[in-house]
Amino acid sequence: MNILCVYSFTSFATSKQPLYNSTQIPHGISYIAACLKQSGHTVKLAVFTPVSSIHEELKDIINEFRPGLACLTAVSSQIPLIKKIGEAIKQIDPSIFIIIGGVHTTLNPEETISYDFTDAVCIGEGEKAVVELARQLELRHSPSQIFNLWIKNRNTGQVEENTVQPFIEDLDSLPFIDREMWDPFISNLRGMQMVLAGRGCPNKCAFCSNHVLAKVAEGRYVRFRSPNNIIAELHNLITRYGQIESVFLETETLEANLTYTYQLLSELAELNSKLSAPLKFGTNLVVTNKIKDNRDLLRAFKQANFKFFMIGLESGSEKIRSEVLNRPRYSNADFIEFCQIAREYDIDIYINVLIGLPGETRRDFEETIKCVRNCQPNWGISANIYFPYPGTKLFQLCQDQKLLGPNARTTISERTSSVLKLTGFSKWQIKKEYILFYYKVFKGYKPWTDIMMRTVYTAFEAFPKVKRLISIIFPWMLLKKLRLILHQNN
Ligand code: B12
Ligand code: SF4
Repeated sequence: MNILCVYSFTSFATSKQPLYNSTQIPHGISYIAACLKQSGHTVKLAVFTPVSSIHEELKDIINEFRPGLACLTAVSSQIPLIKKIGEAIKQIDPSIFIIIGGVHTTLNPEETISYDFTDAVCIGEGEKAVVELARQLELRHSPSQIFNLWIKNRNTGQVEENTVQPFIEDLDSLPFIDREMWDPFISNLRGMQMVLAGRGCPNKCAFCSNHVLAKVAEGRYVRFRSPNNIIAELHNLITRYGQIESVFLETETLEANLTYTYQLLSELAELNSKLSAPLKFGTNLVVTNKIKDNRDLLRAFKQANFKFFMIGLESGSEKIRSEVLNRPRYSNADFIEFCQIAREYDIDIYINVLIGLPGETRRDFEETIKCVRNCQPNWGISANIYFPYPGTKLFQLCQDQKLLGPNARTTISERTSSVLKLTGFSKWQIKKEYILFYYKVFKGYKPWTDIMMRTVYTAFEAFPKVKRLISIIFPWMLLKKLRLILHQNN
């Protein structure tokens, strides 16, 4: 059967090639596509941005490709665009069966099944479910009794709510993600690559969806692929793209299982010893007691040629971290020390922070600036204005404390405008801090041209409507260029 997979971008480099490199490939829909292909189906990918002519483009694709099934995916911010896409597909050809999956659907199945165009929604991991769905559709059955799926009866409107199977235990049993379908949409194919090393996180931060996703199914939530399986995918990447420089090993926190981490690092070091141009690696870490001054671990990372870590500080206020965010325990001193030690091992740091958290005041945020300034993260920084995701503990707290403003479900300014009414930190103060964060962290450390460019770019990001207007007036290439320069500077 012909199956159309659809992805949407709210923030993008150019409308023709919205991904600036392969690290933006979404794994979820790529695993879905790979499993469908493995089962003998023909899969096509369509990618849309807010400037796409959705109806016209879909009409051409549907007339030419004639899909029987459309697979849509969404995190919360993608829902408004995905709704337009789903509606357009049904208008063009009502016989196409539409299924939506992804984090937003998993956390809000009642909402997503209620969209007129939706025929089924997937809760949790969808690899097995989608293959079974395609099998039943190909046999012209009315789909029924498929684990993880809620299926709508078009005639009665009734929804069949099937149970959710345990999390996939052996990630090695899955095929590698389908990269081929993404190539036409990536600006810089030889840039950094991303490989998913594992799924799930053992921590329970109140702002993150992981504590909710962990409860969706039975079984082990935190899982890693075997080092051999990851290395086989790396070989596959080298065969496909030739010389690749760096690879980001995506998983929420690689140090969740230290025995595994050491084994993986030693095998990556061995792989690199056989390559004429060793691969540089990066990953996400959480600073905890297990790793804060663990020089053995850092040495092992260095031997495997790790060059960058992405770390969440989230807030420099220890009170906000423990009382609001439920972060793993680390003091600011631990955090700063870890960054310093990593630098001794020649590993660059990238720090993520949040602004405008419930209970946060300007003074709390000053502690965030101070802590990040003390770290001087040489790979870069990212500040996001806190956006409450429905289903999370912190969303519930915002709701209970009546902090949610009228635009709390408006995703156009997700993470670039505050949707909360905070007493100690106004929306405009939050926006100002968001724009000036780079300046405040790097003033006196980085060239003023770099600081100015970054600040101007962040100011665009802070006002998405203005950014969109400017992008229409000026060619997309300008924004793309600025984005690429800033990316290279990181
Ligand atoms: C890696 C990652 C990224 C990467 C890669 C993006 C990606 N989409 O994969 C990058 C850094 C680019 C990224 C960016 C963003 N991310 Co992110 N990211 C993650 C992370 C850590 C892992 C995602 C992943 O690869 N999981 C493994 C794959 C295999 O699982 P999956 O995507 O859920 O897909 C499975 C199921 O959902 C289902 N499924 C998915 N789609 C479909 C479709 C069909 C048809 C079916 C049947 C099933 C199905 O089956 C899949 C396979 O099992 C998650 C945390 C998490 N635990 O999910 C956050 C997370 C998904 N990100 C999040 C956010 C907010 C973002 C950003 C908006 C941040 C920003 N402002 O830039 C952007 C949005 C980008 C986008 N459009 O997706 C939130 C989403 C919250 C929410 N409620 O929507 C999460 C949950 C983290 C959090 N804060 O809680 N992200
Ligand atoms: S450590 Fe990171 S991925 Fe894990 S729960 Fe906290 S924010 Fe989410």
